[in-house]
Amino acid sequence: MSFATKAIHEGQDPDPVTGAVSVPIYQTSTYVQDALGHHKGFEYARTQNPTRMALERNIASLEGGHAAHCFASGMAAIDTVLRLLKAGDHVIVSENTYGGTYRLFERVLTQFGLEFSYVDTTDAINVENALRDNTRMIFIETPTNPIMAVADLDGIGRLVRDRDIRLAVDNTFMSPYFLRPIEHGADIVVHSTTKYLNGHSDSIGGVAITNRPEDSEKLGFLQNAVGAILSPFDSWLVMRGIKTLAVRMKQHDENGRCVAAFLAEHPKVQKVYYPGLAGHPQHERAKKLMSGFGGMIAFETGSLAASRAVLDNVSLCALAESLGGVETLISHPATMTHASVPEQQRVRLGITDGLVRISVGIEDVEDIIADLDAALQKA
Ligand code: P1T
Repeated sequence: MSFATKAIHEGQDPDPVTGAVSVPIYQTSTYVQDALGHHKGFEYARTQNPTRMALERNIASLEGGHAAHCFASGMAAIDTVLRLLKAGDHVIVSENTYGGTYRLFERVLTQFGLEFSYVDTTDAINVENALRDNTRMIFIETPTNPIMAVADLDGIGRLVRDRDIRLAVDNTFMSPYFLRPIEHGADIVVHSTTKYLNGHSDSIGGVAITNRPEDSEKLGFLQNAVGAILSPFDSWLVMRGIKTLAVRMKQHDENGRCVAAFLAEHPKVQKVYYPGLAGHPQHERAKKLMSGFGGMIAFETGSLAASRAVLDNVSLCALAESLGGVETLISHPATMTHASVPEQQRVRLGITDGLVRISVGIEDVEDIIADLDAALQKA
């Protein structure tokens, strides 16, 4: 089966009782047992829920992994993946990640004895140079949020192949429609399902896809033991969203390319970060790794006053955190999504006060461009 067919059918068997084509929302906390020690494979809903399990089968198939486990948020998924490690282990991380990921690593997980190094993962040599005897995971975000740097996935995949190191990739920005990191050597893939997988800005969730059977088993254990599970209703929403993932991603990509081209020519815009532009430093790699570039764009206006003017004067684009929904969202990374990254580091990465990020939605692209153009005139 190819992608769009799997997105609609994988894990979506008709309900055995009624034949319902939409997997029911099993809104229950527990299951009656026939007799002591005799049950239908379902004991308690933190451990097993048929709605969540249908979604997990679906996503595992889309990413080409062994298993998937869904969590209450993207952060809960990432936190649970890091629990595969133990105190004293070292993790190499993309230097530009979502601010919440940086905050979890630096302000929470260091308290439990994990060590983190942040490097530019666009070149595998930087990862190789950061390796230590106790390195047990490489955690990559690609393209990075919000600078859109594309990691050297194949090079880093080769680096970990014969070592006792897991390669984990946050694939939130591309979705499995455009990029499947397991095909490039990743052992674990994570998503904030809040974004493209759900796609409608009406649910918070996360997922971790594992490719090593021993990791799948351990993550299933942790999902139950730690307990940050995705609810049945949210599981159903994400499942419904995924049915249109292929058509939505095609449109996000088409609109993204148009908006990036418009911004690149605009006199009020100093720089555009979009891997689909020929001038992007990893454009050639992006073309090889990904089957599209998606709808995430960042651009530099030059100052806080200019970015404020844009953000305050858009009317169709909604000023909001988050991304990946059908509606265009616009945000200010320095004060919103990346406020927890120290200023010096932010500026070094390019997350300046003048930087604006857009999650291009699937509205008619002329309307998005007209809105941005009108706001940029005020900058
Ligand atoms: O918000 P949550 O579902 O917990 O997901 C966290 C997360 C993880 N990984 C990436 C790449 C992300 O972008 C996010 C969340 N990001 C935003 C809310 C944002 O506006 O960038």
